[in-house]
Amino acid sequence: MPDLRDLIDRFDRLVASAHGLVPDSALENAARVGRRARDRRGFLGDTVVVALAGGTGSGKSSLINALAGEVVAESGAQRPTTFEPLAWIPANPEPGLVRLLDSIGISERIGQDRLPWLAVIDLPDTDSVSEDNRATVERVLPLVDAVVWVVDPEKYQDRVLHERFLAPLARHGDRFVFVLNHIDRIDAADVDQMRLDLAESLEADGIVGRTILTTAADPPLGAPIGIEELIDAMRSLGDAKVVVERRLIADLEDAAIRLARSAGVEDASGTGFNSRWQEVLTTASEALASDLLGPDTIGEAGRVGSRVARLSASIRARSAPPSTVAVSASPAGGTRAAIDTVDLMISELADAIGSEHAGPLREVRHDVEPQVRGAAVSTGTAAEVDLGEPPSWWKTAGFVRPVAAVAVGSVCHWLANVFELGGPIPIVAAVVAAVATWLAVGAFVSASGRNWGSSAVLRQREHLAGVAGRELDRRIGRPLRDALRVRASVGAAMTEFELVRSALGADD
Ligand SMILES: Nc1nc2c(ncn2[C@@H]2O[C@H](COP(=O)(O)OP(=O)(O)OP(=O)(O)O)[C@@H](O)[C@H]2O)c(=O)[nH]1
Ligand SMILES: [Mg+2]
Repeated sequence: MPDLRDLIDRFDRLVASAHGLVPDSALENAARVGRRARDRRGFLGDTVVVALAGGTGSGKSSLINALAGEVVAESGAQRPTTFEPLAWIPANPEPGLVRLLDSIGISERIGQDRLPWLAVIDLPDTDSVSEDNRATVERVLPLVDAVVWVVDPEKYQDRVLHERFLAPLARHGDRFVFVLNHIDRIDAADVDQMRLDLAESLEADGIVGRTILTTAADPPLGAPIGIEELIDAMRSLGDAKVVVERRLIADLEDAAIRLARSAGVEDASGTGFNSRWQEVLTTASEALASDLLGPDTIGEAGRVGSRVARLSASIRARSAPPSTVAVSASPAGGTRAAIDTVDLMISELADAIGSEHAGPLREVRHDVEPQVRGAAVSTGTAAEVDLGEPPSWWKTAGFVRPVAAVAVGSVCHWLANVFELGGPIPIVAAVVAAVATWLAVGAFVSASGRNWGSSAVLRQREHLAGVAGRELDRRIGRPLRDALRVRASVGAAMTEFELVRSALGADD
């Protein structure tokens, strides 16, 4: 089942595929939507996942203990207490949650049934000057639903916290929750002022309008304070996350459609170029080949073939019959037809992808006429077509012909006598039958010769069409494919995006 992360991956691929095809500003706008989605996607499951961050001793571990209602995380006066981050997670965690903890390297996991929709990650403190700790927060941020910043009355204005953490991470501010802990140690009257002060400092950091809760996670006397409010705040994060995810999907979809449009891809259907080009190539190369061989060559070859056959069958023949036919190449309408066919196809293609994207196609189109003529020249043709060896049975037919005529005539004469036809009938029947047989064999040989001659030219035409087709493909097909290739990859990337989008199924 794909998730938002897959959709963002597809989106990034779409952006990459449009490189060079859309203005840089359009590309940058789309890339920004992708980056924002990546930054804000949060945890991609049903569990609400929050990370606790804050200075050492602010009470992060104590907050987990208060949520758990028992001591599950080590808390103490010794600073820092927590060295290895731990996670307090549902006893039956979603696979995605386990993968998340694996990926950020949190091996200490405590299962809980108390709040089965909630997972809390206790991060290392933010006091250590080490850049690593900020890197950890930054790495975890896009993967969790919220970061709960835990501060105490002494250090809520701490410079390190504001300058090194909050201000640089302000763009993630809408997923921050603030907890002012240890409030049992200050006068109730000061709590509100402290919240105001904190809100003001946050505003200076660029973080506005965030929830600031007040708690006492581990007061020396009595029960923890403000924990129910904290739980409520986290529960509403869960509701908000569905809304956020839908909004991100809608943003990505809008940006994908805008980008594809500006790349000239209305939808993922593509242009069907390959099959259309194959048709055009066949028509154009056949038209060229028939021009190259001349319009009359087939007829002439038939006549020559018929003569060769008759000569071969003639027992009086002394000289070898001719076996070639002259090519009467006089380029007629074929080359023009080839040029028009290719030109029409390119203009249809240009219409299909929209005139503002058809620049590269127009360049190829300008060149069509010289390229088609060039293909004709490169294909070339000989001055004559070799008809090949005449079939040997024609000679046999030459001997068989008189024998057959005499035999058929004799049979007819005999039959006339058998039926007692009197007078000149037997002799007339014999002569008529003999002459008819003679003519029939001659006509048969002649027709077969005509067929032999024209087939040789047709074979030659097929060969020329093949050569012309390769030439046309090299001279026109290749630049066309180059002009369309980038666009086709945007189409493919858009299809992939749309597939994942519809699998996610969250319609707004
Ligand atoms: N009075 C009071 N003490 C608290 C409160 N919360 C925590 N403490 C105490 O403060 C000390 C530090 O608390 P921890 O929960 O260990 O703090 P932490 O943020 O986990 O500290 P590190 O693990 O070092 O980052 C402990 O001795 C807690 O008992 C509180 O709300 N009120
Ligand atoms: Mg701790």
